[in-house]
Amino acid sequence: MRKPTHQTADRDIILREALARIDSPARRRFLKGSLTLGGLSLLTGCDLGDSAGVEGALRRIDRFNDKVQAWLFDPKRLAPTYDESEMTRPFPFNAFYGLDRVPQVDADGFRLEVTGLVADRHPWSLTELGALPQADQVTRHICVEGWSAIGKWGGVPFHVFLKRIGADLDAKYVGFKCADDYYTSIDMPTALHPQTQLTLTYDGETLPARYGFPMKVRIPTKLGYKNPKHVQAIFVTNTYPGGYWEDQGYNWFGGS
Ligand SMILES: Nc1nc2c(c(=O)[nH]1)N[C@H]1C(S)=C(S)[C@@H](COP(=O)(O)O)O[C@H]1N2
Ligand SMILES: [Mo]
Repeated sequence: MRKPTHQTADRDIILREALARIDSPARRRFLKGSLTLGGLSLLTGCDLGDSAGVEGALRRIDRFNDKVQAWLFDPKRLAPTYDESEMTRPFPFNAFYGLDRVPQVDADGFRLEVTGLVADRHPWSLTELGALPQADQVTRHICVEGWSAIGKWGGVPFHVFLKRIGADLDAKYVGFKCADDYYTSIDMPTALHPQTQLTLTYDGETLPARYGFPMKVRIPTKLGYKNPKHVQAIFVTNTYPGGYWEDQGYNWFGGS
C-alpha cells in the first residue's frame, strides 16, 4: 500500500479549496465525483499547481458544459405538463431575501423596457402586454436548493413577444433585469421554446407580488434560478450577460 506523499496531500487540498470557493452544492458534488486534480490537468492540458489555476480550469469546464447542454437541448422537446389537481399548494416562495423584502411594483407606472438587438424599442405597459395572445400551462418548477413544485402560469408565449418586437432571432442571448437587482440570461433557442412564457398570472389570478408581480419569465426547461421574477427590462444581445447566481458559480445553461 502506498502512503500519500506530501505532494498529493497538497494537491487534494488545492482541489478541495477551489471547489469550495466556486461551486454550487449540486455542481460541487458532480465535479467531486468525477474529477481528480490529475484528471483536471489532463482535461485542460494545464499544470495546476495553485488554487487560482485550478479555479480557472474548473470554470473552463463549466463553460464547456454550457456548450454541451446547448448542443443537447432539443428546441422542440416539451417539459412535462400536469393536471391542475396536481398543483402544489401553497406554492413555495424563494428569493435571495425574505418575504418581507419582496419588491412592490406600481402597476400603472410599470413599463417593460426592451433594448438591444430589437427593431421596436418602445416600452410596454401591462395593458399592452395583456392585449397580446395569452396561454396557460401547468408545469414543474425545480430549484437547485432541493425542492420542486407544480404551478399554473399564464401569459404571452415569449416567441410571440420576441417576434412582435422584431428581435434579432439569430442573436445569442436574451437578458433580464429585475426590480430587486436580480438578473439572468438565456440562450436564444430556449427563448424561442414554445413553453417559454412572459408570465402575467399565477393560478388564473394576477401574478402575486411574492411570485414576481408584475411580470416574470417562466421557463419550464430551465432550473428555478433561470426564471426571473419582477422583470423590468429585457435585452437581446451577443455579449454574454451572466446572471445573479451564475456569476457566483451556478452553471449558466441551467437546464432542468
Ligand atoms: N427577481 C428574482 N427572481 C428570482 C429569484 C430572485 O431572488 N429574484 N430567485 C430565483 C430562484 S432561485 C427561484 S427557486 C425562483 C422562486 O420562485 P417562486 O418564489 O415563485 O417560487 O425564483 C427565481 N427568480
Ligand atoms: Mo432556486
